[in-house]
Amino acid sequence: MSSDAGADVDILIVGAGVTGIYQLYLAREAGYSVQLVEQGSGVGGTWYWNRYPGSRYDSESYTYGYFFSEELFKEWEWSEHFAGQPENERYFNRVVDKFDLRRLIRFNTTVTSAVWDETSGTWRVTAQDGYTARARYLVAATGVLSVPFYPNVPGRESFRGEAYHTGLWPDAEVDFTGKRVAVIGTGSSGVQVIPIVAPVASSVTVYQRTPNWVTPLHNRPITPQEQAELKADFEKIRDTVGKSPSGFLHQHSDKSTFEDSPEERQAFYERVWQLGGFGKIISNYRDMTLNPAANAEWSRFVAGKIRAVVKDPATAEKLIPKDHGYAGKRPPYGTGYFEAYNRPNVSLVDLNETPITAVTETGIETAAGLQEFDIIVWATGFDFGTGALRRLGVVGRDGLPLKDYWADGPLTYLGIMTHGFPNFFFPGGPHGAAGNNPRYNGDQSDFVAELLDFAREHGHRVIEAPKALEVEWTAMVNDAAITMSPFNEQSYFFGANIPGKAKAFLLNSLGRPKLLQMMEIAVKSDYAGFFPGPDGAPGPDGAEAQGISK
Ligand code: NA7
Repeated sequence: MSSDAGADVDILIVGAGVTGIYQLYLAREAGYSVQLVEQGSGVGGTWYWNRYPGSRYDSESYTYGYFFSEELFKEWEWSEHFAGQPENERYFNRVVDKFDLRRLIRFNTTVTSAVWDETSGTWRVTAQDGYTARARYLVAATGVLSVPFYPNVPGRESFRGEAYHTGLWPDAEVDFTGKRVAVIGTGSSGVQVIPIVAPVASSVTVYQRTPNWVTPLHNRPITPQEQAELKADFEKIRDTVGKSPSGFLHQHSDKSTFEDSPEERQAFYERVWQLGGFGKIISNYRDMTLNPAANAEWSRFVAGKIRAVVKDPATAEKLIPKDHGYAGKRPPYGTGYFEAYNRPNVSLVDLNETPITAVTETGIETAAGLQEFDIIVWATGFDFGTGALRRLGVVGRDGLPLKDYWADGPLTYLGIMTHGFPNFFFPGGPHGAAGNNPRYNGDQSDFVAELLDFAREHGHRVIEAPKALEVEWTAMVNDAAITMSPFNEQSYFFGANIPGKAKAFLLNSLGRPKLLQMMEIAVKSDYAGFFPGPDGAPGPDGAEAQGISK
């Protein structure tokens, strides 16, 4: 495959992150002509763009990587249980080279439009640099956390020092030594960057709007013995994460909070506290995220841990969330985060007391006055879920832009397809995942690959999610988001971080078992309703054929 303009392929994939690379591998293995276009100049997606100091997995490294190749799993040795960005980026580079995928990737290609052509049954794709492609199938593996968000603060562009967004971090090293640094935002990225910068900067001022429930990541090197065990346990690990509702290795607990006495509970919490990363949610009492009293109990425990670390009581109180319980927002996992506030050169600005009024040429102005900086780090997050898809310029049947179809929030079938946009798939997109992302996204990529194979085998050239199934899945996701999930409506899970964005749930609130069950139903029904007639008329009602909406 050349990377010249004018590609004509079976499948065009957008995005060389964890999902796109896997979809590319599957497509090439299945014998399709395929090209992947990527906005960056390298592979890795999240692990290409988010190269800020401290950036690392908070899924265990060996559960985040791929399982399609035992050889790859066994030859790649992660150095830490939660590997850092440079290593993660190296891993994805190794994968594309090992499986000879790089020559199928065109870098520095920013897709600006993708228009469905009804007559030829293909997508016409255009990129910023003039590249064009025609593809029967379009797979947008553009990720859910890939469009960085800058708050609209007056004067942001006028700052004369250095300014960086964590999600657009430069390749060249940023030297914080002896610098006056501002960090705006205390989500996962801010929490990772602050303790790394604090020991070298002359000062770090953290601008916090909402505190988060940060708990220890408990990262550590993988010992040679653990390395040998990981290799020996390949099948067991693959099968465990393959079956896990969350896609992790952590064991789910079958106990409820108030079954235990207060003493037993305290001892249980202490054990859970010692678990790595998401173990604190998954292996916690099974009602921790669902029963408000249970959630408050665990949140109180975590608040106690924060108070025990942060020496200044007033600062500690500001760092303890009051507006949401544990897991109401995506909890960050940190290393030395609260400890950083005990350093004399780290200070906390509570934006609820003193909001930012402007960025000036020299610093940040709040209601309390101007503070001057050499470097501003914007750790202010992303246009989650739909941000990238809405910017791709996707136009479906009858000239309908995807951003208009989704004006009130995404409408999806299994977080993979949307009605009126034939031959278009977005594994790893909104409504798709809520756990260890690569495992959910891998399920979705497998589903797409099998669906394409089925269509090829049976001579179908057009695939479209039945409207009824899209309505069904979207309603189920939205209902469960309100009734069954702990998520706070002020979180990015609902798009609340982006001014003017429609409030709609953007994760998969139903979990992985439901996703897999629905996929299986579709497969067993031979994808009833997915193949419109020759005149473009919709196929039989998929919901009815699959007996789902009952
Ligand atoms: P997050 O988790 O969305 O965090 C963004 C942070 O930026 C959060 O503390 C926000 O406060 C803050 N923010 C956003 N807008 C503003 C304004 N206008 N003023 C001040 N502060 C603001 O993004 P991350 O990059 O940290 O993490 C993203 C994902 O990466 C994470 O979920 C993991 O999957 C890895 P808020 O809470 O909105 O008040």
